[in-house]
Amino acid sequence: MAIEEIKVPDIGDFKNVAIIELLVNVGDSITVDQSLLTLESDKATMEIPSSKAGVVKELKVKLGDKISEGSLILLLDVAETVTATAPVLIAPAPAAPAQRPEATLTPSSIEAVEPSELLPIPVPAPSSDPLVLDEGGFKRAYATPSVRRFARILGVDLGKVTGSGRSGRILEQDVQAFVKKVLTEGMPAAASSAPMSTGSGIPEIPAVDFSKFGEIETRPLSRIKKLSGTSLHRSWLNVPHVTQFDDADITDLEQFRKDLAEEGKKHNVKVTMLTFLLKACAAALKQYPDFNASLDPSKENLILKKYFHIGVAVDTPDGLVVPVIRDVNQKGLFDLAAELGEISKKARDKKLSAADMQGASFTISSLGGIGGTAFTPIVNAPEVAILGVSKSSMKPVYQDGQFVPRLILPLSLSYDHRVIDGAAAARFTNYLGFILSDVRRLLL
Ligand code: CAO
Repeated sequence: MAIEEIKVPDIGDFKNVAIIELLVNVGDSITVDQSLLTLESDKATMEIPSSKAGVVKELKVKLGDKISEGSLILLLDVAETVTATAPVLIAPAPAAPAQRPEATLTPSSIEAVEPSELLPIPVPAPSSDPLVLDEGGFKRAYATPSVRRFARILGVDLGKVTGSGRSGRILEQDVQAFVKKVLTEGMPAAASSAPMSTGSGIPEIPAVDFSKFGEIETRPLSRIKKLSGTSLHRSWLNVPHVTQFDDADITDLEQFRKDLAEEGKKHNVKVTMLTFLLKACAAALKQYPDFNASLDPSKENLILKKYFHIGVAVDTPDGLVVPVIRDVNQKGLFDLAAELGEISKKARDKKLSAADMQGASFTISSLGGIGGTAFTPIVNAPEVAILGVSKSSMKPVYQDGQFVPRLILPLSLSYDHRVIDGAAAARFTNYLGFILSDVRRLLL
């Protein structure tokens, strides 16, 4: 038995660096270059490899100890001896003096350079295949080599994993949690929906320890928020959005609505402005079929829908849901008002089925009952347009040489600019305004 002392090698200017991970135990058989522990300073994280092979007899350090070059790490029963290797810097790195040539940057060279050599890593163009690992993101991820190895074995792109360790460091359990999430929920928004272009390669927002600045409370997101968040994020990343703002004069319509609402009360039906908007949108979609369409996955064809199913965004205590009212063009105002009341109640009572929320060809998001003058709704892809409606208010409108008070309804139409041109969007909202200013036009 030949016992050798294994000490911390030259780690540059780093001194009194904390041990954040012990990677071997007494009795372990280790090889040359095998990582023994991970150190973390405020500038970098590095793993210390063993200079010799053998069996660990005694550990001379513990988690949290601060060590420097020459500190004794462990006693090793030596099997063979090799030359000392450099510590492995993980990230983040001190300021970089110059760019390394791209050709030399293989995964192993990135993970095994001297601290002074660690330079900005060129980011490869994001792949459109969600299953292809984004090497740039992987290399920039803040994780120890053992976690990197673990991620590579599982084929996990570390660039997409959120770290829960100190300063956002990715731990092994974060990789496990990521795999579990992908298995249960599918790929995260930026990498899902295989045929669409993806948002991979987008830098993560750094994790911040907010408790450093004051008292905080962590509350899990509701299931609905997580689900709607994924699809909103996917739409936001995939669809080039533009929002067209317009006004509709609903002075006469409001009088008609009030009359109808009185009649509706007898049937226990609440007739709100949204009922008329559904009808007006169905008419505008018929007039401008490109708004009632979807791009096919090749993005070379437009699929025009001959049905007019309109999704309605409903605000519930748990988050946003979008039930669908089918065949809006074939239904009368009282039927639509009744159906709107039913689906809103169903949504708030959490009784909507998946089928209730499928098949929309266009969506309306009305904040008119709450307030605001305009907003920029996110297109509910693969639909190509969404109408946002804000609160109506009396405004002075110049007519026939004088200002007259008119009830004005603000419209915000967001659309997918790959499918719809700005001029078409302006015509669409003009047409909506034309119908809403005199609903008799719905009869035309
Ligand atoms: N201008 C002024 N008042 C309006 C209005 C408008 N555009 N739209 C509705 N109102 C009034 C209604 O007439 C009603 O008034 P009374 O209580 O005096 O009768 C009141 O506001 C409340 O209406 P409502 O919200 O109950 O009914 P609705 O048909 O307008 O909307 C629903 C139904 C389900 C869409 C709505 O309740 C809702 O959830 N809206 C929020 C949707 C949302 O969060 N969108 C944002 C998504 S992010 O893109």
